[in-house]
This record gives sequence, structure tokens and C-alpha cells, in this order.
Amino acid sequence: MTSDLRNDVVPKRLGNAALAGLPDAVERPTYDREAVSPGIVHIGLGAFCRAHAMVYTDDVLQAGATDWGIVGVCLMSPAMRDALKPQDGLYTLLSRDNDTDVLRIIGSVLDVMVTAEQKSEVFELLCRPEIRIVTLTVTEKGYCLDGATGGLDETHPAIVADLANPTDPQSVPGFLTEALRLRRAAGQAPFTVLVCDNLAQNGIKVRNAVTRFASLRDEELGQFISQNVAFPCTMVDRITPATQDADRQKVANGLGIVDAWPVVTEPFRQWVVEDHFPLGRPDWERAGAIMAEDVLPYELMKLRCLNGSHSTLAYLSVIAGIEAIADAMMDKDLPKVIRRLWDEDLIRTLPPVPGTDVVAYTHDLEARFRNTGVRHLTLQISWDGSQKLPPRLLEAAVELYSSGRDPKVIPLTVAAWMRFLSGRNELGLDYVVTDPHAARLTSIAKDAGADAVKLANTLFDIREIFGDVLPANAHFRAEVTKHLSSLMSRGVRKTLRAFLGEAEA
Ligand code: CS2
Repeated sequence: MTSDLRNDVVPKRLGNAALAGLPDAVERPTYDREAVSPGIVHIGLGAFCRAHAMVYTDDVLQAGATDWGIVGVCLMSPAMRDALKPQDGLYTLLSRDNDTDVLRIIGSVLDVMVTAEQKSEVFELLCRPEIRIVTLTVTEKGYCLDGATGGLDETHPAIVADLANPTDPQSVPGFLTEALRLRRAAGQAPFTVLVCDNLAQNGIKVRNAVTRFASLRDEELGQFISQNVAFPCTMVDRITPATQDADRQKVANGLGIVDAWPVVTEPFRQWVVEDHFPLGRPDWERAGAIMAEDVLPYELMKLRCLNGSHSTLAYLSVIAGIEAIADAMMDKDLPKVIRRLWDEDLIRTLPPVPGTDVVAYTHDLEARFRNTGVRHLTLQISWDGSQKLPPRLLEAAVELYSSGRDPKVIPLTVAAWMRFLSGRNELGLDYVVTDPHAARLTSIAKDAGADAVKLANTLFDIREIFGDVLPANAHFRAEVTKHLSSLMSRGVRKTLRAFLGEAEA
């Protein structure tokens, strides 16, 4: 007896061949992926972009576009390539609203490459005329900026190394410069650079950094980039924690097959993009993106209200031993602290945001933070505080002071970050301080020991974080130091009770 072997081959792993057999409830691409050609190269293929830009682009492909597929590029680690390539680039987006799950397969990633292993292939791809946009999510620190000035940090080791060896770049400014140089030499008009990280005026900042790097390398190349390359600004928003093994299991249960690297996210998503794409762009507004002339009001609202309150919750929670944002929102005091941060500090620093009621936006944020389906770890949000505090909160503090007002909650957040640098929570458990300046920051915390004044004073001297204005402000220094002393001697709960003017329970 012969058996039809083909019928016995049931895919066990996500991939093109598995799409047809997925449970009906799973949304999936119904367009012909074979007919889609790449138009975008994405640098930094982490969870965030896979919950965001790739989804908007998948919607556009689903609506019929065929020339805006994405090639994902990982700069160093092959892990994402090794997960997605055997899956034909497909992965699952699990969007969770408390107990309600929606599974969707995203098809916009056509291929994945690793620069560390395939440098010449990646540059060759970036010189092809059909690649018209390079999108990036490399986190704030990836751009090698000086936190205080927002300009290129010319002393950054990766920048120093790239200036010495510019054709083998390690840094993002070095990489973009080399790609743009090669593309120009190949006779192609430059691609548009779309920075999708949480920095105010992200396009302008990265444009300045890349132009500066290029000028240091070759004055004429710097001028070429400055005059010919578009770096639109954009505000990106979707809460997307790092994928946990439990998420992989949940997705496997829902699909009936394995996805090596799914993404878990919230239902909400928002994308505001400055509409400046000389070589064209996908019809992202079909997928709900807002194409705007001026993105700054949206960026400031999101960076300050969402990310600023995230950081506030994160540092206070890590110290208190609260693991996830949704848990922090169950605390009796923490939601009141961020409400005051919004109402007393941040909202008044914002320009009008078109079509948006900012107060309502903060109430929506509370609901998003309360989503128990998305386990967003406070320790993850604590990463890279030296890069995150300036754009999220310190710039707002400077603006408040210059308009004659005193920030009320921002000094408490800064104090919580300072206390966090000890690496030990109030339950006596150690955690890792992750930051590009971690070695310096944790050694400052160690040297200061229980001396809050010494700790605050030494940290205020770090110009790359605090700049010049805030450390020169006696009120700011006194407020931060007062809260830090309280956090160090009395702990989070008593500090918050006193801060909120409520009796200790
Ligand atoms: C978070 C952001 O990790 C963090 O610092 O504040 O990743 C945040 O979840 C996203 O910006 C939401 O759009």
C-alpha cells in the first residue's frame, strides 16, 4: 500500500506553507507574498517595529500595494534572523486587551539580514533603486547623541571607531553615512530616512547627527547629505513589551504550530508621520497613520505624557519591587502620582495638538496602562534612563522653569531614578541597572552609599544627562535632593504618602 506522503506533511512551524491551515480566527495575509517586492529596509528588527511599522505596511500590502515589502536588518545579533527566516519572514502579532486576544500573522517582512555577517549584501541592497525608505528602531541610545545637547556625541567610542574606519561602520550614524555614500556612488537618489524612536524631533536630531558624522568624515559628503536626504520626523506609539516564553506558548496554543518569535502588544496604535518622502511612500494613511506637516505637538504629547509617566512608574516600582506597569496601576498611590505629573507638570508644557484633547489622552493612557493582558515589566522600562529622562521629562522641567512655574512631580521621578541606581530594591533583591553609562552611574551610587546629598550632587554634574540649566537651579536641586533623601531613608510608600499629602495607612 502506498500512502500519499504529501498529506502526512503537516507544517509544525509558521511559514508560507502553514498559512492556509491556521485556525479561522487567525487573521493572515491574503495577498500574494511572492508578488511583493521590497521598497523599505528596516534597521533594528525588534518587537516594537514588528508591532508597529510592519503592521501598518502589512495593511497597505493587504490593500493591494506590491512594491513596499520590507527587508529587516539586524545590526549585530542573528537571533531574529534565525527565528524569522525559517518562517519566510512571517510572525504572529498577539494583541491583548485584558483577557481578549487577537492573533494576526504579519506578512510584510520579506527577508531578514544581519549586517555583522552580510555587510556587503546589506549595502548592496541599500543601493538598489527600489529601496526608497530606510526605517529605524534602534532605541534612543542607538544614535550616539549627547543627551544634553541632542547633537552627535563625538566622543562616543563607536563614533570614534567609525571615523577611523568609516567603511566598516559600527554606529548607526556611521552606517547610514556609508550607505548613503555608496548609494550616491551607484548613481541612485538617496533613500528617505525614517527614524521611529522616542526622541522629540527625531528626524531633525538624527539628520544633524548623520550630517555631522559625514562632515567629520568628508566635508563634501556632509553637505550632500544635508542638502539631499530627507529625514521626516515621526511619532510612533504602541506599548510592546519584550516577548516572554509564556507568550510563545500562548501563541503556539492559538496557532496550533510554533512561531519562534511572536510579538505581544496592546490593541491601540498611533503613527504620525511628517509627509516628506522624495522617492514616494506607502499609503500608510490607509492603515490609519496621520500624515502631518508638523509632528512636534504629537511627539511632545506622547513622549512626555506616555513615556514620561512610564518612566515615573518604572523607577518608583522597581525600587518598591512592583514588577509590571499593570501592577503599578493597582497600587493606591502610583496612579495618583502620574495623574499629578500630567495635570501639574506636563500638560501645561504642551502646544495644542491637532484634533486631540490632551486631558482625554491622559485618561486613555491610564486605561492602556491598566491593561493586564500586556505584562510590561517596569525593569524593562527602566533601561537607559540617562537617554530617556532628558527627552521625556528634563526638557519639560526646563520649560516649566523658564515660564515661571516649578515642576512638582518631575523632581520626584529624577530622585527615583537616582535611588534606582543602587541596584537593590526595598525587598533587598538585586536587579541590573541597564544603561550605556551603567558602570559610571552605579559606581557613583556605590560611592555615595546612604548619602543622598552626595549622590544627587555627583549625578547633577553629569552634563550629558542634566545639561547646564537644571543643575544651576537651586529649587530643582533642593526638590530632587529632598525626595531622594526621603526615598533612601523612608522608602517609596512613605515618600509617596507625604508627597501626596495623605496620611500614612
Ligand atoms: C517605554 C516605551 O520602554 C519604554 O521606555 O516607555 O517603550 C513605550 O512603551 C512605547 O514608547 C509606547 O509607544
